[in-house]
Amino acid sequence: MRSSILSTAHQPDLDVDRQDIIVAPATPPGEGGVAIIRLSGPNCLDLVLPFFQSSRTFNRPDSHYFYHGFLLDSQGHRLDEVMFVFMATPRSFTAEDVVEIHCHGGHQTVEKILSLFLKAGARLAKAGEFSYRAFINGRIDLSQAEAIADLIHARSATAQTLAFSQMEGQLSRTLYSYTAKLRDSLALLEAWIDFPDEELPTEDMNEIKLQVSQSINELRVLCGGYNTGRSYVEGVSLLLFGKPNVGKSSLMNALLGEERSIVTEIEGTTRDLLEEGLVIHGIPVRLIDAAGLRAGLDPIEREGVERARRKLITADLVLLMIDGSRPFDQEDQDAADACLDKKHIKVITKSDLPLEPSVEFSDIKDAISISIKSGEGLSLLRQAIHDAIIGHQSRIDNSVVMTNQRHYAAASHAMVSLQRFVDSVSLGFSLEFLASDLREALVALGDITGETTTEDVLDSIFSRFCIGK
Ligand SMILES: Nc1nc2c(ncn2[C@@H]2O[C@H](COP(=O)(O)OP(=O)(O)O)[C@@H](O)[C@H]2O)c(=O)[nH]1
Ligand SMILES: [Mg+2]
Repeated sequence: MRSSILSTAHQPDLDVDRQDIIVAPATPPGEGGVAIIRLSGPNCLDLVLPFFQSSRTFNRPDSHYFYHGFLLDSQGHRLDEVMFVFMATPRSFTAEDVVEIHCHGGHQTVEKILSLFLKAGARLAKAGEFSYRAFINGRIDLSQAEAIADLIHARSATAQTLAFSQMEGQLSRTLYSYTAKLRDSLALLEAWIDFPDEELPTEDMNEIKLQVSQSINELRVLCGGYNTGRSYVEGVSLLLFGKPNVGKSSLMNALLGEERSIVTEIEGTTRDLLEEGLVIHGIPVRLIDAAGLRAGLDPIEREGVERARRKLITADLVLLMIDGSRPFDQEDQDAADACLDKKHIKVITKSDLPLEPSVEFSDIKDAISISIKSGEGLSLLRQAIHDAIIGHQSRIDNSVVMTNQRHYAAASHAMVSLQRFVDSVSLGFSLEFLASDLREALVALGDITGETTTEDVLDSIFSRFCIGK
């Protein structure tokens, strides 16, 4: 990063004074039509107004109206022509008073305006501090704050849709409806704990048990969508695997629509791992082209083959590629054997050439035939990749989808506690024990929305945000 005011910003130690006025560019660094500088904090309008010369006369700008004018430097000289908007608390991103200056894009203008406000008493915002304030001030919960980061980093249209619905609070509302019911059950239990001489009526206990079982089922459905959600948001890695010259690099280029990998008739052309991102049916995919599997003599190629084998272990999905125009041989068999325990799709390449009988009669079944020359089979292959990752029905349109590993871990924890509750009821455990299982489940669920999240976790979540978010 080039030297600038921003490079002095630290990672958040978010235990900061919320009376401070914070400032940061809300737009990315670099050249562009417009840059936005955002300030947040009590009375930040008073800090900015002396530097704003409006082209209209007013005493004070109205909230949520745009004003045209000039920004003046500390000597009163015009520094830039800007648009100015004030958003009064609580109707702003942070729920505090917020001012946004839309100035001309570009490093120098942004730096000058920033240093003007810093000298006037604002402090440079830490990474994620605007979102953190929105969270601390109760305007959004933690899962919504995390969704802002997901939205910004979304790598596919579906990931964007999922992040947006989470930011709008779809996951939060679902969780609140679960926790509200669990809280009612807990309150009932606790009421009876206060009267140790009396037994909780059986029908009340049955009612609570039913309620908890229902919550377990609801959480199971929610967690069941996690793998799908994660694939859409984080993406998957897809390894092209097979002996030399089966057409791995050709397929990589065809899927990418560009000549990324070198394609030749010479075996062992690809030696290093080549990785490229693309989107297949809404799923961000990291496509990996590797050296062809063979007993190479050359140490560089041997290392390439080693890397391909290591990738085979970590890749989410493998395309096992067999050349349909050449005899099926030991190297093909070795590649197929290496994929046995791995989620993979069998692909027979070069279908524009006559199919070699030994391939036809090998035990490579359910393969997809493709040809890079004619384009045959490529859309079928894309669909097969999607289905292998997501499964045949992906019901992500109307249901709440969990996409975040942290949320998944917390919901799973809650399910375990609730199951223990149900088991303990059957075993006739005391109400205190039962109540503590319910409490544990509520704490786990509260971790998702941020009600019970520790400072450390908050720090690590918000530090992944960029400055100005
Ligand atoms: N006829 C035909 N040749 C192909 C096809 N795909 C790749 N090839 C050729 O097969 C050779 C090896 O391809 P390459 O992609 O480098 O294979 P890799 O070693 O597995 O990466 C090249 O000469 C390609 O032009 C195809 O679908 N049909
Ligand atoms: Mg290659």
